[in-house]
Amino acid sequence: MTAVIDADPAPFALDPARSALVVIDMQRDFLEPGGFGESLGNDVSLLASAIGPCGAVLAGARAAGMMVIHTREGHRADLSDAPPAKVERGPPGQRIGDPGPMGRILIRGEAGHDIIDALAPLPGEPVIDKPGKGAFYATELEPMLRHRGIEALFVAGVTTEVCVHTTVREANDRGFRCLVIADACASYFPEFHAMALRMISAQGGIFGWVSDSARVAAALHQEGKAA
Ligand code: TIU
Repeated sequence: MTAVIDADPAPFALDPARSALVVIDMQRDFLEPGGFGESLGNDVSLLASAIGPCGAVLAGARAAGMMVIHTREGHRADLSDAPPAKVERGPPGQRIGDPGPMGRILIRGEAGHDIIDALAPLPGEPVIDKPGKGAFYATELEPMLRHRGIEALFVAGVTTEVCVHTTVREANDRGFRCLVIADACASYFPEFHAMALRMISAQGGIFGWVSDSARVAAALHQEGKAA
């Protein structure tokens, strides 16, 4: 059973049973005012465009019976897993671990750390808590995928050039094929978003493939009808 998704630089073929959707860091801390993203000087409203497309690919992946995994970036309350080089970013008083309107910034268990309500994980969908940008670094993601025989990843979330890109690079080196869903990703810098996507599909797909939520939904819908 193979679906084919129209993508750049070439069509992306997959077996839904061996594919997973990974939704990266769609957390209040990045998407809502008063969190980590805003503390770094960003306009968080720029990420809102990814919410609808993420919802659409989540629905398509669930209907196709694909594995769905969510990630959250954040740290232990005692900051023991947070490197000083990361904590020392942004203005003092608004750094990782400092108090904010949604609780302590980028700390696990705080309101700001959780995934936005619109994209809440369903029961049974793993949520990976990651201390770094990449979803593979210091997490259970790789064995989780290997145990299920997953070889292809759909990647969505924020931000395109930071956590999405790092995760795709990590996945590429580990032998996973990645399809990045362009409109289901977003950046505080639209030009970085565009260039990050080009970097993935350039050179014959040096890091992976790039498509969009409409093309993914169309292919998964066909797959659902054929199954
Ligand atoms: N700052 C920024 O663009 N991103 C992050 O810090 N983390 C993620 O991308 N999730």
